[in-house]
Amino acid sequence: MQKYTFPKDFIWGVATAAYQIEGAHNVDGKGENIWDRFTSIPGNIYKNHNGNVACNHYNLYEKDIEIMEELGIKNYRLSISWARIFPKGYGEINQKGLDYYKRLINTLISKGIKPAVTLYHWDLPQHLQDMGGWANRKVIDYFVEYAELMFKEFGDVVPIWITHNEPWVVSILGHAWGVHAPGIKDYKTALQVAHNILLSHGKVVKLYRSMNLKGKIGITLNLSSTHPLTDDEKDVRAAEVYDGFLNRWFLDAVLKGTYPEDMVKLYREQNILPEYTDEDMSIISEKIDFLGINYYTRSVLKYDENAYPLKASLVDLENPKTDMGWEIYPQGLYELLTNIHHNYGGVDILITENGAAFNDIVNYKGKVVDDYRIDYLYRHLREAHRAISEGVNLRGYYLWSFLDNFEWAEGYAKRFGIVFVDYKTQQRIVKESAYWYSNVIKNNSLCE
Ligand code: GBH
Repeated sequence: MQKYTFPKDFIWGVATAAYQIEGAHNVDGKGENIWDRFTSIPGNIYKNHNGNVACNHYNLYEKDIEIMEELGIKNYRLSISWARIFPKGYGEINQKGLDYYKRLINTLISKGIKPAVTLYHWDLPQHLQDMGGWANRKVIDYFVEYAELMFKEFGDVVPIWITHNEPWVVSILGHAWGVHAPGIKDYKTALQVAHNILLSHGKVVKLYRSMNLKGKIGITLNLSSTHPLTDDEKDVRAAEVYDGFLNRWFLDAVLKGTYPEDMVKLYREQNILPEYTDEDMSIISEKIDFLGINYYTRSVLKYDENAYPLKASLVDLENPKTDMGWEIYPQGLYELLTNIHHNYGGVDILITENGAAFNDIVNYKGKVVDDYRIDYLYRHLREAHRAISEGVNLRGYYLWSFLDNFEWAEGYAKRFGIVFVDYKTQQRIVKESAYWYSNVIKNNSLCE
């Protein structure tokens, strides 16, 4: 039996995000955020689901942490709800919100579970959106104010900080395609939002350094390896442009302090290039300790004369997919990791999300036998292991997700958890994949 052992000290974890699991959307002084608002508008979300109750983790966190403990999970990526701390986004602090995260983080630590905390996983206080949201540079200062309080409160006990989760999703899905909050459809705004978010990231990294804290800080990007449909020159260029749009725009800014020239040219021609200065770029590229990567699938592109603004469109191949309709392509993880390693100076990497939604069912024995999820995870971890064995500085892996949860525009229809949630009773059922992952953690290795 072949055994694939990971480096000693490899971080094995699970991930969630506040809006997707907490519920308790209007208790203990929490302010409204853009997802509370967006989900309240009929037609935005599958079956008009919302995060009002979600997994009720706000009240059930102790029980959920017990499950982690039973499974031997030692690392947990969570996010903080900005509007619980600052109901208006800045100014007056909501003590009860702060107390909740104190209880949560202290409980984790008392059980030997290391928290990795994301400051922004998409839930902007609505009051800030009313001021223009991320398109308004003023919001950057409020994000720094919020981050400073979090570092003061939790900086000594939280070893890993993530400024932003997936700025591409926030900007493009939220501000160009309008399928996420705040539901805007304007590319120029979207690209300005992306820039302002990156700037806020750099400023918060700078702040973290100035506070002399002992932990590590980075940013999480959603990345995908891009492939042309054919080797026709036009398709090849389409894949390159999509790579620029999705990956290089963010990677180059954060790790090189420049935006990729081909994309600057294209965005300028389209009149959607954001406003930015050289000083902005030097702030954005403030040195990070690790790059967080969320990987789910690859992207296959073809040239498309009518596709605005890239003249490239995604192709849906008839290959095996998850319940999200995303192609299962484990090799893409290896491609990404090795490309980043070579193009960005061997940066330390954490996989901050990887996982799959499947249509799980509880069987007559009360079990969830999700062997298809085990297969997905196994194959992706094999590719991660392959990258490490070729020298990639991959330091850890957080599985998305610990619990089934509110899957944004898809509502509760898509289940990503290794723990099943019955939304009627709030009962948790540990899936077979969780027991499998528990063994991977225990052995620090994959077995064939
Ligand atoms: C992450 O987003 C989020 O961080 C997390 O909150 C979420 O629950 C989880 O993943 C699962 O969705 O639409 O054809 O272009 C993932 C975001 C995944 C965005 C893949 C774009 C490409 C497929 N993305 N995706 S397509």
